Amino acid sequence: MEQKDLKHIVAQFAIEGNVAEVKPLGNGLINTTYKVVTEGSAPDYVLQHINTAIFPDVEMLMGNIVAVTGHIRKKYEADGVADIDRRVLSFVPANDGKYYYEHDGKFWRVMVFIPDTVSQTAVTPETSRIVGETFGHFQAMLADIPVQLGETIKDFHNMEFRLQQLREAVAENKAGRLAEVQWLVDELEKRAEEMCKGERLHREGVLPKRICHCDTKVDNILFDKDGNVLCVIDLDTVMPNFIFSDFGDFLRSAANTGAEDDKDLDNVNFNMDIFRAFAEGYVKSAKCFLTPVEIENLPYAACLFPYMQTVRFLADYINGDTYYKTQYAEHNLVRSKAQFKLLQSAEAALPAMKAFIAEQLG
Ligand code: GN1
Ligand code: MG
Repeated sequence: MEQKDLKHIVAQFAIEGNVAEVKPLGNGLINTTYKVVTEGSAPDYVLQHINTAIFPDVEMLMGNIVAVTGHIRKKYEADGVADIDRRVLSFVPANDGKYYYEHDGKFWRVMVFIPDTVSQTAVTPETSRIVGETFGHFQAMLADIPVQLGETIKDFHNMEFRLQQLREAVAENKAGRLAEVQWLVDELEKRAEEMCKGERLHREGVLPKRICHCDTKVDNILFDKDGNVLCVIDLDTVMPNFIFSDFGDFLRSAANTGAEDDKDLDNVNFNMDIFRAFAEGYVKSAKCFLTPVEIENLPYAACLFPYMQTVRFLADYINGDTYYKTQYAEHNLVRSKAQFKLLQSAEAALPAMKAFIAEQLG
């Protein structure tokens, strides 16, 4: 987009200072991001185009984000935390008071740029412990948020819904691929009841939904130059879910010794060193609000996400690859098998996981 247009959009927001330049920032896969450089001592800003193909309800999306960042800010103010502007994102309203601006059918938002930060991407026991502690703390701060947030992606981690999608795919067998994967469908069906435990416990009133981040990974944390955690970013998927979402989905990617789509299943195993480091950090900061049912089911969460991802990849394979981008014809099948191997390895580690969690509480 041209400078002139970008500057026109920025001008619709209540920012301080004069804009010198708007230039591309980062390499996010979902939203398009720019840095707004201002003259003099005014802060710089981040301008983002929101991807409405993935997040269609911008009003809900920004309502969630403003509620979450506002709640965290209030807590920090009450606790006298230093440098609050570096510890929580601040979104800037448009001149009409809304936290987004629509221009030619596209939706934009602006937040304050936090200078002198560092990102990390390496998954090690050390960074995994930090991720556990940071996201446990993030959930803890939001455990008493007084407003009801919306689901920015409906039924995103609803296991019953994901199984229903698989069953529909099986019933339709659109791409004629069912026969070769029937064995895997059977393996998944064998576990279906156990894996829908979360939804069941919720209906029974013993498992709450809480505000989760739902994209728990080390690159969604900003660090300062000395390696201290500053804040959690990428808040689009923040929504009510079982706390299992943040716990299980991190481990699904981080505690896999192989690749998500590894063709060599011998590479794929559940890494207990990563589990232990992450779980230790998470339980330390989250045990102040977690219920016994939630804590007891953390090892279940570590199995749930490889299971859910197997279900999703396999349903897409059976449907003829309509959701996930694929690089070759069998890609979704290869992914399904790799996630299933990870599930089996996590299942084998269940006793060790349970023992470790019990130790953390002792
Ligand atoms: C999708 O594209 P990516 O990696 O951000 C998917 C996640 C899956 C993941 C599996 C909106 O995320 O739920 O776990 O692929 N996101 C959506 O690789 O469906
Ligand atoms: Mg991703």
